[in-house]
Amino acid sequence: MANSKYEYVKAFEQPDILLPNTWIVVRIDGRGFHKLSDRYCFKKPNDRRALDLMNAAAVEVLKDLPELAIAYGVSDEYSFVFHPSCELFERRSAKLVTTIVSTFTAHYIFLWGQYFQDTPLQSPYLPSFDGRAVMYPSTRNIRDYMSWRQVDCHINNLYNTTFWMMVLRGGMSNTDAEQELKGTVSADKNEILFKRFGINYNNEEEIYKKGSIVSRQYQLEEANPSPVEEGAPQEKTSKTQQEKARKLRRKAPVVVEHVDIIKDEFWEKRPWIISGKPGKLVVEA
Ligand code: DGT
Ligand code: MG
Ligand code: MG
Repeated sequence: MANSKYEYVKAFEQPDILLPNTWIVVRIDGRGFHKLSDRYCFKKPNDRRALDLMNAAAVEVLKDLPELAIAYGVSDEYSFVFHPSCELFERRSAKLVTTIVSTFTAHYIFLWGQYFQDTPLQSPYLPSFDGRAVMYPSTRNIRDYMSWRQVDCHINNLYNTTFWMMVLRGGMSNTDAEQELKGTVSADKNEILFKRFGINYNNEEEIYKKGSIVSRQYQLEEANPSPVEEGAPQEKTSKTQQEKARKLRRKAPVVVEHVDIIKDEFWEKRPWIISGKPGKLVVEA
C-alpha cells in the first residue's frame, strides 16, 4: 500500500494485547434488560424462553469459535472462557470482546422468533450487550471465577424465587416483600417458600438454580484428581498445530448442562477444559 500523508494517524492506535499464558474471560451482559424483560413480558422470576434463547446463542458462539474452552450463563449475562494457550487475534482484547459480543447478539436476534413466537422484536426496543475481557493467571483463579458466577446465580435465584412467590402468590406489595426479606439468610427464604407456598427449593429446576454451562462434549473420564502444573510456561504451538486442534474441536458437539461447577468432579471428568487438549469424541452406539 502506498504511503499517504495521512498514514501517521495509525500511530494513535493503542496496543491492547492481553498477557500471554493467562485465562481470558469475556463476560457479556444484556443492556437494560430490566426494561427489555418488562417490554417483552418475560415471566418472573425466570422465563425459560429467555434463558433457552441465551443458551442457544451461546452454543452458536462456541461453534463459531473453537478456541473457546467453556462458557457459563445466568440471567442476561454470559462468560466466555479462552484457554491460556489461545492465540486468537494475537490475544487482542478489543477484537476478542467485540467479536464475541456481536456474534452473540446477531444469533440472539436471529433466534428470537423461535423462542418468543408471539412477541416479535420491535424497533427501537432491540436487545444489545456490553462486554469486557478479564485475565486470570491460574487454574484456581479461573475455577474460582466460575464458582463466583454460579454462587451468584444461586443467591439471586433463591431471593427472586422467594420474592416473586410472596408478591405473585402471596399478594404482597413489592415493598412489603422486599422489607420482609431484608437481612434474611438462605434458611429463612427456604422456610418461607416451604411453609407458605409448599415449595421445596431443592426441587426447583436445575437451570434456574445452577445456571447454564456450555462446553464441547467428549467422553467423560474417571473423576481422578489430576494435579495441574501452575505457571509452567506453555509450549508455543505452531500455526499448523493450532489449526489441527481447531479442526478437532469443531468435531465435538457443543452441549448445555446445568450442573455443579464448584466441586472438583465437573473438572476432573472433563480434563480437556483445563488441559486445552481435545478429549475422545463420543461415538454413537
Ligand atoms: P445493565 O446491565 O446495567 O444495562 O442493566 P440491566 O437492566 O440489564 O440489569 P442487570 O444486568 O443487572 O440485571 C438483569 C435484568 O434482567 C434484571 O432486572 C432481571 C432481568 N431478567 C433476566 N432474566 C430474566 C428472566 O428470566 N425473567 C425476568 N422477568 N427478568 C429477567
Ligand atoms: Mg444487564
Ligand atoms: Mg446482568
